[in-house]
Amino acid sequence: MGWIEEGDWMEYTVNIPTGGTYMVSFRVASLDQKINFAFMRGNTTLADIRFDSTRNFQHWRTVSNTIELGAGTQTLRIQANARQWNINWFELELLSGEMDPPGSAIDTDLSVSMQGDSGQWEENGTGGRLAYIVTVSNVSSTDAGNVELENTFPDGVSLVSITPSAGSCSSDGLVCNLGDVGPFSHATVRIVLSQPSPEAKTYLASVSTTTDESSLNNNQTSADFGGNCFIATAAFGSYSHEYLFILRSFRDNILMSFDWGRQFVDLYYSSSPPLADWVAKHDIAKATTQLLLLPLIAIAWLLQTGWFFSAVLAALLIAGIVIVFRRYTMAKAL
Ligand SMILES: [Ca+2]
Repeated sequence: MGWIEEGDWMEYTVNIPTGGTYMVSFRVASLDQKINFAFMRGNTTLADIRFDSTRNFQHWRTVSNTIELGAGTQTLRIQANARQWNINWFELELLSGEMDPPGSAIDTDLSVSMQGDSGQWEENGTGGRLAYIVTVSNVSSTDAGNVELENTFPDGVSLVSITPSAGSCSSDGLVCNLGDVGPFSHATVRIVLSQPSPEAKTYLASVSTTTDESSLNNNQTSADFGGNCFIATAAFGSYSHEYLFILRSFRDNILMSFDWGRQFVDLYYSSSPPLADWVAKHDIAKATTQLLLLPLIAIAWLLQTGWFFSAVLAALLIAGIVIVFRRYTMAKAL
């Protein structure tokens, strides 16, 4: 806009989404006159701009001022108080607002997960030594400040070691301060515990940050760790036997995903230790248990390997049962 004379004005209707402090900047030029105008809302002068000439009508300079604006639609006015100057553009930049505009993407989002680490469960006497990793992930593009992880251990377990990838943990391992977690990055905490009894127990972790979060539904997690196939361990003599690995992963990946499976596992852990003791002391019982377990191990392996093999095996088993049953009924009939 050129050829501006003293007393000229321009009005702009603008919608201000957020009330607060704004930096207003004007791109102006003049040949040899001082530049002077008021930036107004209604009769209120928000800024009184005075600027030296820029020595050329096309030699642009930017002049800025800080103003306060309320939210909402309003008319802003540039009122010329001097002649012979040009304006190219003006802009408003929010410096600090009263509130965030709706739908802004400034919230962060943490999520937490937990998984057994290598050597997840090592038997020692009546219980075991347990290792697992808690992973805190920032799944947003915004920094999460002062991230705190809270651990809950079941009764009776004792902490062996706790190792955060950043920050520090309390001596009892219940709270870890992980510092800031940047956008799309994560922090981990490795926890080693001594569990006094072998049955699976439930471990919990929850995470928080001083930054606002878009979702709190993913801030807690739990997992069951521990557990032992007592009878199988007794029969095969070693917890680390390859077959027992198959049975354990069958328990964790298949049985534990069904209600009846969890009930079976509970029943098994509450009733099998005395039987396991007896098996361990008798060689014939050991050999017999091994033989009895082999089909179960085979089924567990096949179930985890693929449904095709499982279907074939199930068909063979049913056929076998039918044949045995027929022979039995035929023998009875004779
Ligand atoms: Ca979250």
